Amino acid sequence: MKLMGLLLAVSMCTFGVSAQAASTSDKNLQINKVAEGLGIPWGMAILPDGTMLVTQREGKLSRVNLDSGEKTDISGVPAVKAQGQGGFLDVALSPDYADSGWIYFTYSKDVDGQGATTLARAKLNGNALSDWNDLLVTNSRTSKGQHYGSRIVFDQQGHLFFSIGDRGERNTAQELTNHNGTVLRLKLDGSVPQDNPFVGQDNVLPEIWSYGHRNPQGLYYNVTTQQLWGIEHGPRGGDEINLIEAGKNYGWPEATYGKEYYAPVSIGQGKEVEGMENAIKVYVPSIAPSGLVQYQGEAFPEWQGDLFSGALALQHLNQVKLDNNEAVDEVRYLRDMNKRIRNVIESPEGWLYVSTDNGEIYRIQPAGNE
Ligand SMILES: [Ca+2]
Repeated sequence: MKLMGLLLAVSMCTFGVSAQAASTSDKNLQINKVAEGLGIPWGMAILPDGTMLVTQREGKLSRVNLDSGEKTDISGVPAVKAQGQGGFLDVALSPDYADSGWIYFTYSKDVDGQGATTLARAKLNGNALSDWNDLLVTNSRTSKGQHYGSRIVFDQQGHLFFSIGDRGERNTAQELTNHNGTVLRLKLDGSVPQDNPFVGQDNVLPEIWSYGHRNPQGLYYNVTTQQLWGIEHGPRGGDEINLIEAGKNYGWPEATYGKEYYAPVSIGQGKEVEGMENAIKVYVPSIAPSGLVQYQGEAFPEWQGDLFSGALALQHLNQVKLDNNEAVDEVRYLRDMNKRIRNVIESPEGWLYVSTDNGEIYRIQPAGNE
């Protein structure tokens, strides 16, 4: 009873703070559930035929008919180490999918009993994967179950970016001899581009593009502005949106607004540290962000250029308005659903699809679209 009272007090306090921090307006949205029963739907990618590939963290891949909600299991999925936050993670179509047929995946691979964030690609024939090929098994393996990352995005110039968390070993995020806490830049075949920022330096992995990340579970590459955006889980009160540039250090665990979970104790050298990049936005309290898009579509013209991410802990769809790369406003949608939002993508029609940890996928269109 005492514990219940304490939990209630804590949750009400959290609600009060976040309610001040942002407004909510779902009234202009038409929100429809299109599918359910998808476990933890981590990654989503829409195929040219209009169906959606959905990874389920526990190790399944499904094709979802977005009109009927019908689900079809895809065979040929590798064994994944579904432990803690790990499992079958992101899915993304190659920019040259129509010609090459490559589909990219991230997952936690069992390496000697430990989990390693891994990038792979495969082809889809009917409802079966073929040509599965691990492009990079990162050396981030540990028996810890947290902070795998990992999103995949493309720059449309022959490169992909792929994020990896610190795997619960925070000091590794400042080391350049491992993949922990980094964003990597690779060619589409997994090889290292020779114009990567650390190529040719001793004791630095040449695939590293940026480092000092804690757990980046959202990435978005804007092909028009050629900007790479990331959103990552900080510790308590330290979630960040970053504009990710070549060779830069994003601070973790030396520079962070976050506090230790066991007590409100500061971490590292301070909130902002010389030589380390400041975040574009910090969330206090943490929302636990996952998935990221910068809206480009015509369905919601007023949203163009805005960042959208899912919020797991604070259970909403998060919108950040930018002006000249500064965060100037924030809106929180879908709060009444009371569900952990796992991912958000934009469809070719300019609609948003969000997935929840309840195994559901929702479509968001302008109100009155029916
Ligand atoms: Ca940072």
